[in-house]
Amino acid sequence: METFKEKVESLIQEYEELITRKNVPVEGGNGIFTRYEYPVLTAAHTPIFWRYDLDEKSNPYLMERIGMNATMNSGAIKWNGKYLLMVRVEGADRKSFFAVAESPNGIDNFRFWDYPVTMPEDTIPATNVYDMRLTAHEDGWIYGIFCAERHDDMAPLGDLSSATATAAIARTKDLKNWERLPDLKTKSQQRNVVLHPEFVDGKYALYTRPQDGFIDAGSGGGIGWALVDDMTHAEVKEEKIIDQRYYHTIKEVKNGEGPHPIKTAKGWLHLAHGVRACAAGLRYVLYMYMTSLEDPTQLIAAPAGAFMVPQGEERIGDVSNVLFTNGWIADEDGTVYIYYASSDTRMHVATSTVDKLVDYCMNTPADGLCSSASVATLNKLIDKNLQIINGD
Ligand code: M1P
Repeated sequence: METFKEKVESLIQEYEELITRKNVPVEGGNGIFTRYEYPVLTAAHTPIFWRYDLDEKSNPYLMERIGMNATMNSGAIKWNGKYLLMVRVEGADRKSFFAVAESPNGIDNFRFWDYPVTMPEDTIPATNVYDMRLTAHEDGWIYGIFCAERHDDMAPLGDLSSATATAAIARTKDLKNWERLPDLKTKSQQRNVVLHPEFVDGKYALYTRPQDGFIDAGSGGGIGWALVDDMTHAEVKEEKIIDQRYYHTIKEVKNGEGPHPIKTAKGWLHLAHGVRACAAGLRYVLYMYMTSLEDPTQLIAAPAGAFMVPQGEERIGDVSNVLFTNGWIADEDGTVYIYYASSDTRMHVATSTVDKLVDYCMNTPADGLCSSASVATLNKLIDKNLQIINGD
C-alpha cells in the first residue's frame, strides 16, 4: 500500500506533468489566428499546496481541503520578460480571487506564484471580485480595474441573488503589493471597465459599460468612453458610447471591452466580447474593432460578426457557450497572445500578429445589418474571385 509520502509524491508528479506539458498549435484555421490544443490553465493547474493539507496528522486521507472550481477571465501583461496572467480563480465556495500565473513563452508552462493576490478592500467590502484588466499606464503605475460585486441591499427581503456591480480600482508597481483606490463613481452600475494606456487631453481615459442592472446592459447602449481627472478619486461625469450595440448582431444584448487596446500605426486595435440571446441562453463571442489614433473615440474599422466563437470543448462548462477575454500581450516581434476563457471554466491562448489583426479589422466587410446587404457584400467577393479563377 502507498504511504502518505508516496501519495503526495505521485500527486506532485502528476501535477508537474500537467503544468509542464508542451502546448501544440492546432493546424488549419482561418488564417487570422492560431488556436492551441490544450487550455493554458484549468482548476487542476492551481498548486497542490493550495488545495491539499499536506500534513498526514491533519489530513490522513490526503483529501482536497480547499477545492478550486475554475481558472478564467484573466488580465495579461509581459513583465520582466515573462508572460503573466492575472487569473480569476474561482474556489469551490464560488468566491473569485486573483492570482498570478507566469509562463516563459506565453503558450505553456504557466505556473502560479505561491500566494494569490491579497487585495485590500474599499470602504465597503466586496463579496466577490473578478475580471481584472491590467494597464501599464504612461503615468508609471500598473492599474488593475476589476468588478466588485456586492449584495443589493435594496432587494426585497429573501432575495439573495440581486447584486450590484462596480468598477474597482487598484494600482501596483510589482504586481504583488496593491494600493486599493476608491471604486469608480458612476451614475449606473458598471462591469468591463478598462483603462486606456495613455493620457488623452491630459486625462485618464476609461472604456466603460454602463448597465441598467447587475446583468442587464439595457439602455446602456454599448462600450462607453469617459475622461477622468484623477485615478485616486475617479468619477465618470460624461460618458460617450463609442461602440454601439445593434439589433440582430453578435452584440445585440451586451458588449464589453476586453483588454486595453493595442496601439498600431493604423489605429487602436480593440478586442471585446459580444452577447446575443437565443433559445439555448446567452451566447458570448469575441469581436474586434479599431479606433483612430488622433481621436480614440472614433470608430475606424468594425469587421462584421465574431472574431472567435466557442468551439468543441470550449462550448461546455459552468456557463456554457461563452468565450470571454480580458487579456492579451503584443510582443516586440509583433506576435499577439490572445488569452481567452471558455464557458467560465478554463483559460486558452490563441496567437496572431498585429499586422494580421489590423488587416482583419480593416479588410473584413462591415455588417450591413440586414440579409440583403450581406448577400450584396458576398456577391462582390464572388464576382472578383470568379474573374480571378476564370482569368478574365
Ligand atoms: O458568464 C459570462 C460572463 O458574464 C459577465 O459578463 P457581462 O458583464 O458582459 O455579462 C461577467 O460576469 C463575466 O465574468 C462572465 O464571464
